[in-house]
Amino acid sequence: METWHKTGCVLCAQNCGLEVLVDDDRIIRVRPDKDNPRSQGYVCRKGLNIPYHQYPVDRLTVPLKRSGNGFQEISWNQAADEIADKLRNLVDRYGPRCLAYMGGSSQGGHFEASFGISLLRAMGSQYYYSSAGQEFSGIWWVLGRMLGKQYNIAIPDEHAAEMLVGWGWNGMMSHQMPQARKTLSGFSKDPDRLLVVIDPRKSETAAIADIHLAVRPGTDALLAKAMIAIIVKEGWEASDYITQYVADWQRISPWFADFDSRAALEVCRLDYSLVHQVCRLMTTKRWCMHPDLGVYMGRHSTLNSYLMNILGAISGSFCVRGGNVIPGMVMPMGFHADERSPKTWRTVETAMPPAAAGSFPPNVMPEEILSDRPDRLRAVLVSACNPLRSYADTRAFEKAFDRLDLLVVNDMVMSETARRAHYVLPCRSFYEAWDGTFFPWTFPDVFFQMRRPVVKPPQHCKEASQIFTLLADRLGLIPDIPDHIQKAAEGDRLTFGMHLMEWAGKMPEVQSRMPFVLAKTLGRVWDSAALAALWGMLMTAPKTFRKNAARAGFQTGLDQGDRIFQALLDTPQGLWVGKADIADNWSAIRTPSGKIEVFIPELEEQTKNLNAASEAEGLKMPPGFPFILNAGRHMDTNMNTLMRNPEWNKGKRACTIAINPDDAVELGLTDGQSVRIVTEAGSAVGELQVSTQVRSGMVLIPHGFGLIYGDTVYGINVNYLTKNTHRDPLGTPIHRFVPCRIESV
Ligand SMILES: Nc1nc2c(c(=O)[nH]1)N[C@H]1C(S)=C(S)[C@@H](COP(=O)(O)OP(=O)(O)OC[C@H]3O[C@@H](n4cnc5c(=O)[nH]c(N)nc54)[C@H](O)[C@@H]3O)O[C@H]1N2
Ligand SMILES: Nc1nc2c(c(=O)[nH]1)N[C@H]1C(S)=C(S)[C@@H](COP(=O)(O)OP(=O)(O)OC[C@H]3O[C@@H](n4cnc5c(=O)[nH]c(N)nc54)[C@H](O)[C@@H]3O)O[C@H]1N2
Ligand code: SF4
Ligand SMILES: [Mo]
Repeated sequence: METWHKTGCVLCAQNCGLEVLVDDDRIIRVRPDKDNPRSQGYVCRKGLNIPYHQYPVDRLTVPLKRSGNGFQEISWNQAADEIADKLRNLVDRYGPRCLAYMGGSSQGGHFEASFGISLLRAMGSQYYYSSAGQEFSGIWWVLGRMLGKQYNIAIPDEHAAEMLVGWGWNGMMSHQMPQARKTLSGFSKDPDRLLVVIDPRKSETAAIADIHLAVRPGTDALLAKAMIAIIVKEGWEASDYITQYVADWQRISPWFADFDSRAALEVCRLDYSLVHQVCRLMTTKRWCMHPDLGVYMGRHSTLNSYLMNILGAISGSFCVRGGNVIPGMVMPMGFHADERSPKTWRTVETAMPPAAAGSFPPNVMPEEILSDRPDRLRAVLVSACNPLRSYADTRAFEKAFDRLDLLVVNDMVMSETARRAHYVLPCRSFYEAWDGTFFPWTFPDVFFQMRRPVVKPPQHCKEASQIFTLLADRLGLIPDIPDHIQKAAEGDRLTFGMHLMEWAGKMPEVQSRMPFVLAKTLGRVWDSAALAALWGMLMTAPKTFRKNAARAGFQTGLDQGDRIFQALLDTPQGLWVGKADIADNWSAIRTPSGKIEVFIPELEEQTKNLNAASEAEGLKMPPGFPFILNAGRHMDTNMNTLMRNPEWNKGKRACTIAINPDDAVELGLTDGQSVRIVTEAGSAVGELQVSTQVRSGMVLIPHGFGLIYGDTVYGINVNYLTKNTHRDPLGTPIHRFVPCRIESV
């Protein structure tokens, strides 16, 4: 019988609401879900194509063990015993630093992270790596210093803003904001609101902007410094706001006092009067900023974030409606890992801190494995991510992973990474499992949706959370659970909770193993470790969450968490579980002064020394590589490495090497011909696309291609062209500034 089910898109961080038609346990149609309160019926082409994600040909259905050049099928028992045994031996012999967990950063489900991290911690290691570490290391570190916590992600409060500044963000293609296209077009069409886009090229978003600052690639830090200097010179800074909320402005303002903004903007190839106008708007309008990979993965990643945040602070746009606000969160996107604390580990070979709210940057992992130090990385548990296509320098990862003593991959498909693993463990897909994400994209309302299974998983597939629980069990990391607790798990949840708390109160070690205990009790009964973890999270939620929930109608009380849990079960399309209050935003700032701290000593020299002359020098391209590759174009036809079926792009020109028409003429190349692109890391051959969307001097290639599908490869894996060592000091890859050249073939 055909039935429509409410679910959500698992492809990007917006998780738009979807309804899927299921017939004979198979998803056969997809439509937008108007009842989802956050997306309200909004979707893009990718979401409507999720069956291509759900039904890939290389689906995993049983645990596999490497044998010679291939794999043999094994039982879960054998897999768990052997992996646990190897892990234990490695850690006993080399110490806990030999172990890393890489995962928890999927766009569709975050629940495995608490299990993966708990396992890692229980084994004594802090080496948690995730995709967040290759996007947000710089910005989250800066937020940690300026706003006190690395997870204080200051999101744009766009609906209350008069002006939205998209900086290095192509929201019309990448979304990264609920109902992005609708909101962006709204700004563009509304005569009373302004859309400003800072992007070197005429991206789909720049094309509809009221003001487009076509900044020269890699000069955002210089531009931000010039803007601050203009504001200082004109005396436009928000003095009252600064006095009340900003610490150390007097200390750093001299850095900008005699700065030659005109010379700087010449290097940025921007018109002084236009930038001057934007500075005036920033100091007179209610405005918010949406920075993204163009600056995070651009030259000076961390410095960009620093200077852009100073700009926000002195124009008074943090923690105010219409500015950049700290949203209410169901669960923060990580934890504060201050590298100045002796308790925080660094990596052994590269001395890298976990700046992305506790996550290390994947970029350094090859060096950490290929190191000669005795405590180098030897065992990696990869879960729901695909390093061999996603992270910079595929060749370095191949070499490094081949040297591991143990590589375990949890995935739903035989990914490029799984192909090199010692053990491959089959996961349920996000349409076969309970899961959800904690992306905090809205203000003041706080959204959450717990997606439920809409089709059955293949018999042997487990949740990644269940896999970590199984491993933890075999490793002897889970305390013995008394029979009366197990029995209680089958009855009323609140009674179970009372028994659990009573027991945990007597056994301190239970606290740190709580996700596993929940998975083995409630999770056993519900066949979902993730769902059990959700209940536990809601029952022990912090005060701010409970306060927000009360404003959304969930009265406080001992059973508040359970009532929210029940509401989530009853509301498959998701619901508003909280409502933040802007007045609380200042109490979320956890710096020593309680204010926004604009002085970051580690960045003082770099900020002071940044000027037109230093940048003119720094921007010189290395010999033989005159072009700048933007290694990661986002289009309607790619979605990280999630679509494992080229059919979904049939008839579309999906993976091309794109250049500007003037450059094509100069190089004597024509649209559609084959060209070779060469970088420091490698070379690739592909189809040339000539497009005015590309700025002269730039080359665009999407990321996420290079799919190994049967015996063929679909598109270019752009990470064969990127070097993992081409990175910011905090580890972010400089994917938006990769020196390259183009040759005809
Ligand atoms: N279709 C699609 N959507 C996606 C994804 C996908 O793979 N495909 N992936 C999702 C994920 S995980 C993420 S993190 C987001 C990323 O989303 P975005 O950050 O929006 O990604 P990009 O398309 O790289 O947009 C960055 C913009 O920065 C510009 N840029 C390049 N160099 C510079 C520079 O030096 N300075 C400035 N100011 N700008 C520069 C580029 O021209 C580009 O238009 O997208 C998400 N959405
Ligand atoms: N050169 C270059 N590289 C980039 C980027 C770029 O701009 N340029 N962008 C980067 C960015 S911003 C990001 S976020 C990363 C993303 O990179 P990754 O974190 O690797 O993410 P994905 O490609 O989305 O998915 C990884 C794996 O999750 C698996 N998976 C999907 N659904 C499920 C499921 O339900 N259960 C389990 N267990 N597994 C599942 C997929 O099969 C896939 O193998 O890529 C990065 N790579
Ligand atoms: S914007 Fe598109 S890809 Fe992202 S969640 Fe919505 S439908 Fe999915
Ligand atoms: Mo991302």
